[in-house]
Amino acid sequence: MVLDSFGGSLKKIFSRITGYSLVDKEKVESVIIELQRALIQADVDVGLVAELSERIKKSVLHEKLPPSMTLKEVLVKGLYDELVWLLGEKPAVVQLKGQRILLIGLFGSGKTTHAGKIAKWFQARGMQAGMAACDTHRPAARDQLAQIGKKIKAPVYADGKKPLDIAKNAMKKSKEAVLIFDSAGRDALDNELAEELRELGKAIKPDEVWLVIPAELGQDAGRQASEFSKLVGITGIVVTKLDGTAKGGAALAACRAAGASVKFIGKGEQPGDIELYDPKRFIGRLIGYGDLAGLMEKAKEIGIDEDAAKRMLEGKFTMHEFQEQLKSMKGMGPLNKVMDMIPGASSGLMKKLPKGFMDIQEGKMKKWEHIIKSMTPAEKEDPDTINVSRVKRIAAGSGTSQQEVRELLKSYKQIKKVMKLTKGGKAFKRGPFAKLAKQLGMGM
Ligand SMILES: Nc1nc2c(ncn2[C@@H]2O[C@H](COP(=O)(O)OP(=O)(O)O)[C@@H](O)[C@H]2O)c(=O)[nH]1
Ligand SMILES: [Mg+2]
Repeated sequence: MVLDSFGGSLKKIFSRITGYSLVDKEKVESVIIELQRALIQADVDVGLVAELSERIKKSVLHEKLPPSMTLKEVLVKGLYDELVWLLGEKPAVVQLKGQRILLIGLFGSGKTTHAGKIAKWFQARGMQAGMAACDTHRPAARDQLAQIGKKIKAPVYADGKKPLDIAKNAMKKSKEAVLIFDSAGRDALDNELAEELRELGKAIKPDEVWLVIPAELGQDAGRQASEFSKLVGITGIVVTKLDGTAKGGAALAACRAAGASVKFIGKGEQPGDIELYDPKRFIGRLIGYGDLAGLMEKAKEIGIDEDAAKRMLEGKFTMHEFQEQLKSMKGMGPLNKVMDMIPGASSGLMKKLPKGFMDIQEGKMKKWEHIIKSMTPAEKEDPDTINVSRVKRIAAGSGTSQQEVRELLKSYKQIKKVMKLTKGGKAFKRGPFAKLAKQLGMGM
């Protein structure tokens, strides 16, 4: 992620604090000044930075120290809490059956791409999603959506000449639990666009109208959110392209300051590159202790038991963990996301994974699961003990070929190597944020 300038200076601030043997009022003030500088450099609105500083001062200096906490700990926690405050709240995205979501925004903001990502997000939660191609402005827009639909296996409705007709036809035909409407953009929010979107809104009566904003706008995202909000009404925001800018924090803060709730963040061009917005996770990643809370949550969501998640963070990776990963990939395809959250799992390491591993076919995954089931408990714990004759037996027992068993073992080994290199658990346990994480209930 290109959040380095913002993330980098935050990290520095946090590790400086950890290095202090004693924190006094003066140190708190100098930390706040440093933080202000970092935020303004990252394009966060000056007014917001001032407000944030006041809040930190208040919570750190003006309140009585809780028993058993030092000023240093209070400062770290205060900074963290207020940074999370700056970025708003985690949204509740309703998984309502029969809901309609209208995506609006300027040219190139990522509407069409994110229609697909959001559809996939719902699919992963057991809800079928369809998409309506209501952008008739750009000749290629419908094709673009049709291609995305093919990729994620979601129906795309495009019958009709005008956006209104297409929307109406889509509503008639769609039987999916969620129907997402892609709309046309413009270079700016002019009267023509506002009118088109209002009409579209009247016909669709959407449950949600989400404004799609690219993160590189930085603090200007707030202005755009207010503008759209006034003219057409929105219920939330999707901030896109967080992978390409250091201004993401500023954009998120600005949306929140404009009173708009960020629902999703997008960080890549692939259908899986989307996340429900979670400021805690965002800040956690920025300051660099990886995303334990997120990993734990994901673990629960996909039914990995917490033990397995913890073992993984500690760098343990037996066939059991591998099996959990395969299970999770089936539903949500998140192995790369899970890796994303492990401290130190850099993209360089990811490149060492077997080619195409992140998008293994469903069919192959099923086979792999069968193969693992055919192993003995001891073999699962230590797959290195599997010899040629066992490969034969396992292949026979699982109805696969020896070639497939060997391929699975090879993939497992490569991943294990990567896991070892990341040393996730160790970095975290000794890291400067171990204490903080403990206080936040993320400790282990
Ligand atoms: N890196 C990156 N590129 C994105 C993201 N979202 C969209 N894009 C790219 O931005 C361009 C415009 O996206 P598109 O969905 O067509 O925007 P629209 O005009 O609002 O429909 C395309 O090339 C997308 O691949 C993202 O989150 N990250
Ligand atoms: Mg488009």
